[in-house]
Amino acid sequence: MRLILLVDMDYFFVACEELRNPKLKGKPTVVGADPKTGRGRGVVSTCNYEARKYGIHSALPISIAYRLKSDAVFLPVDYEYYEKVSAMVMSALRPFADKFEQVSIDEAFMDVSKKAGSYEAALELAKQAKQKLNDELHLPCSIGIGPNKLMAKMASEAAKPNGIKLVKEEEAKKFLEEMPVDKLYGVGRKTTEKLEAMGYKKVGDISHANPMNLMDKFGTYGIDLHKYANGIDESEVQENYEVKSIGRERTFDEDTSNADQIIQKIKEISHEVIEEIRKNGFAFKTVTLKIRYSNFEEHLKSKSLNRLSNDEVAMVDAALELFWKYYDKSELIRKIGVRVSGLAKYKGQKKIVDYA
Ligand code: TTP
Ligand code: MG
Ligand code: MG
Repeated sequence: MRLILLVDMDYFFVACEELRNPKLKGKPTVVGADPKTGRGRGVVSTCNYEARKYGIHSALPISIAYRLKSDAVFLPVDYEYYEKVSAMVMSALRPFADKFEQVSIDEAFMDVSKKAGSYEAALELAKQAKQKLNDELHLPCSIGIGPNKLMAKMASEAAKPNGIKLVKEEEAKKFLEEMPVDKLYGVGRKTTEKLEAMGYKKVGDISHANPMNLMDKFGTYGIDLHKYANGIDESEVQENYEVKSIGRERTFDEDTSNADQIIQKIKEISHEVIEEIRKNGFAFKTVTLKIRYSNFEEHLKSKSLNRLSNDEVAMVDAALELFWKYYDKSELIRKIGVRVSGLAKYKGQKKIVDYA
């Protein structure tokens, strides 16, 4: 039997802001684009639960958030700071797990099958982990416990805010049954529309459906959908490694703005990085291009791929895309670097690691 935890921090960016400014606690607070007294463009990154009471939520246009609660506290995104807090969260959690997989800035799967051994012990472990985050970092989180990643994730949603929810294997199907289909993990707007057009409104409708009907409409993903609706997910928790990133950089003999020359260099560096990646058996998720101009000004630009990859073409494409976005032929470049991060071990597969 597998025992999987999913820890997801509550209202993470705002919780980080409250950490360095406790006066914010209890006040509706929004992190995101500048509202510019209602005329701002861009969206809400997140907000605390006080702000959610007014209907504000992630991805909402900031102008609408402002309309809903103009006297809320509006703060800009300080991603670098949140990443530092995130790193502390992850190091606090890692020792609780046999296998640990960070999946986003505020969320990680933990396989505790060996460390816990039973649902009761897994629950105890979740309480300890939660307590630790509270005592040491003063940050709230929610934890889902289940027999696989899917159920741990679904349980964590039900645990929010600041709770722990255990769903045992034998309870999984029932737990999912009455949920609207769009609540099933991984089901987006398009899939929801298709499912509803087929007459499937609740997750239970999918679990009782003939998998062949789903396959007709969705291909092999239809089979997965049927499994998920039944609470089945065989994917393993994939250990992320401590190595944070691998990169190389090169200084030009003479500062240059010649695009051909720069592209050639990007390709060379990427080739070295990919060799290093493959030697270590890693795959990467994010490509970062570093440009240092002749005045020593430095720019870092990143692009995340949809899936883990160890493909040289994917790396070069991403790096060149970033380059063309920021290339300005009136500016001389002194140094260029390519770095990949979001690393994971890849097992067996030849090229693309098939894990979205
Ligand atoms: P989430 O874990 O989805 O949300 P949350 O932590 O803010 O709130 P919850 O208590 O419901 O878990 O996302 C983590 C962080 O990622 C969030 O704090 C801000 C960022 N984020 C965005 O920038 N845009 C988005 O649309 C979402 C969903 C999150
Ligand atoms: Mg969260
Ligand atoms: Mg999250």
